[in-house]
Amino acid sequence: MIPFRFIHTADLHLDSPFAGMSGVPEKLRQHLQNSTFAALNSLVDLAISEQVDFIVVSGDVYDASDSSLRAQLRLQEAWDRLGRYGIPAYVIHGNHDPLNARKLRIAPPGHIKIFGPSAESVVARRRSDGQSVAVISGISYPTSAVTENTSLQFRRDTASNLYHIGLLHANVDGQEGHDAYSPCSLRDLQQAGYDYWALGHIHQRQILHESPWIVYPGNIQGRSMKETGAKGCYVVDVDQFGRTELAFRALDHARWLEAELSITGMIREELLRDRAEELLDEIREQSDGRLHIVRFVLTGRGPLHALLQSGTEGEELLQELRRKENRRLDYTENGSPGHVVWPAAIKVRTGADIDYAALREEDSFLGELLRIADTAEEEEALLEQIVNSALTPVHDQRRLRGLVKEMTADEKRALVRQAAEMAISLLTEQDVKEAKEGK
Ligand SMILES: [Mn+2]
Repeated sequence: MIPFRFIHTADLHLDSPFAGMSGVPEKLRQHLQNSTFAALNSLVDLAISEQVDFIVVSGDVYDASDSSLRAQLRLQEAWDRLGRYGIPAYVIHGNHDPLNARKLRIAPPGHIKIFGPSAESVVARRRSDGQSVAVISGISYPTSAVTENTSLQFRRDTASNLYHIGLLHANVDGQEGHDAYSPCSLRDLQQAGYDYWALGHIHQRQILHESPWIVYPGNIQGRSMKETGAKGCYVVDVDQFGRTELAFRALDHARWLEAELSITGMIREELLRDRAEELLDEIREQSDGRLHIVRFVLTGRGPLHALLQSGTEGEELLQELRRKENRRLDYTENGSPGHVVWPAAIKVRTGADIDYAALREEDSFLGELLRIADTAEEEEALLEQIVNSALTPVHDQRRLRGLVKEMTADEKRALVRQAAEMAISLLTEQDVKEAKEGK
């Protein structure tokens, strides 16, 4: 086998709208709206600097089937730049940009191969000497919803000794949170005789299997708090024995993050604000000049829990933190807000400051409640009984009933735990209030 190198990328979602972000200053909004294009440019830069032999793109190039002219022009620019370096790209379209999309107007240049609606194969060559190195097969979505198992159309050409790469935009083994398009199993893919399955569709980066390699590179730019962490592509090296090595490379220009902050031991609000500011600075130091958008998750137990219940406390903290980041934004040089760490939201997951060990021993309503919750955690029958009786009112509604049926035991345990926590904190607050009022 002849050694070669390629980039595997997917889900570029060019011109994603970044809608529904409240309270974000205009400068940041512009940066976000440009971020999918900036990530595309970084992809091309990487292909050039790593001297890859080719790129494979596994669907959802555009965010919307009525892709903006702007998105098409920016993609054209990227293709042209790759062309100047002699780097071809092999591309399939996915559910967001199917072949029948109304506005796919601009024809791609010759070094870009767009696969059609049924599986076909082409041979990729090494750039340095033009030798054949790989068979690349792909299939594009003809329409936005493909519900058949298209992976079955892929079969290895047994006469060929070349490395086989399959491009597929698919949901493998019914992963949650994404449409079950082009559904297939890991087994289907393993049995096709391919060396590398270049997947797209699931935006979370994951290597499902090694040898054969079955890989989701994730999208190249996170678009909301649902898409946290580094986003980018894989640079894949295949050596003379067909051994394959993957290196993840970040391409994102704005990164979403969840930061946990415990209120345990905090007695004053200022401490919470100070710690939140410290956390933003810590993230800034690690940010590598990349805009970060952060959601704080407040955890732990303490006196601040009661304060945070109203919601206004968290909102005020958010405003205070944003005021400081806004000042940084005013001093932005060359248009890049890379030194900004934007606090987007605060999620309160704190608990009341209660001595649980003592409460458990107490001969009181709360003590009994806590003991039952503890027992339900261990005993499945009791857990079922509690959850079922609590959810009786929703049984009349078919959809909700379906959802309840799908709940796992762990989800039910969490529900009982949360309910106990809520009941205890409501009832103890009531106790405190009544004591104060002298009842
Ligand atoms: Mn996608």
